[in-house]
Amino acid sequence: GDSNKGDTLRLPNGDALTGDEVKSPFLIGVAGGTASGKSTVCKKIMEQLGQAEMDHTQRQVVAISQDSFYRELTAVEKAKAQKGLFNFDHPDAFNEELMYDTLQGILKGHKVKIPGYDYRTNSLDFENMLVIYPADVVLFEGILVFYFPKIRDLFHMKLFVDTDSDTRLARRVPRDINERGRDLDAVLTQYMTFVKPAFEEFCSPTKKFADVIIPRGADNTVAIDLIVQHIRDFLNNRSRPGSTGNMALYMNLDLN
Ligand code: UZR
Ligand code: MG
Repeated sequence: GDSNKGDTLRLPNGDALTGDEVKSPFLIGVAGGTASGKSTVCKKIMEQLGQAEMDHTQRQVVAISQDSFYRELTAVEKAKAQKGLFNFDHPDAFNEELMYDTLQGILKGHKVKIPGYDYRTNSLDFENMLVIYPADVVLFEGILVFYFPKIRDLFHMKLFVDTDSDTRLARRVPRDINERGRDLDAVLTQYMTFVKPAFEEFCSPTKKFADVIIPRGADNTVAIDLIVQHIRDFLNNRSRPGSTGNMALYMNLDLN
């Protein structure tokens, strides 16, 4: 509707948006320890929303991984990483600015490009950039997506996948060996040296910022159904007659 022209559009963090017909997505952060099932939770949410009865709008749901925002390592750091001596679970391993700028771009309805990530070489893949088109729902998952306050404030909804540490370790070991090309000793050493302490210091404390904590992770179909229903309600409301289709504006009008 034209009636909303001239109103100030705002992102979840309060920043003003400019432009009349900005299509801003519903941005969901999904945090949790390593191998907690973050990707699977995202996949299930995407699948269930894909079947959603939704209006004309080019409905799209995309998931992005925080792995695309690891910093590029120096030669020395790469050599360390190959020996399992680099701490990928520390906030300093990430490129906070790029993460922030990319999410801002997404919230402003821009098409953005992000690098892929190769766990075998611990490097970003700028040859095969992933193109993220403007979507209705964007999921951003990673161990430390709630760690950086500036980034944390960008989410409309924050989920924490809370899976027992022993379950996570039991999943992590075969995954690292089979999918990420490591050997057992290196996996366990890295886990005890970096992964576990960093989880306790940096990831676990961010649980308190979550809107919804999902015990047992992806097995928790009730929690996932509830979350999906909430997202659907939000999207249906947004596409109702008279709405500009702008999530940020919608939030100002109806939720404050
Ligand atoms: P998830 N990771 C690597 O093992 N190698 C890399 O090059 C980059 C990241 C690991 C990282 C973290 N740590 O525990 C995990 N280590 O990826 C996070 N060691 O990924 O959330 O899918 O478990
Ligand atoms: Mg993952």
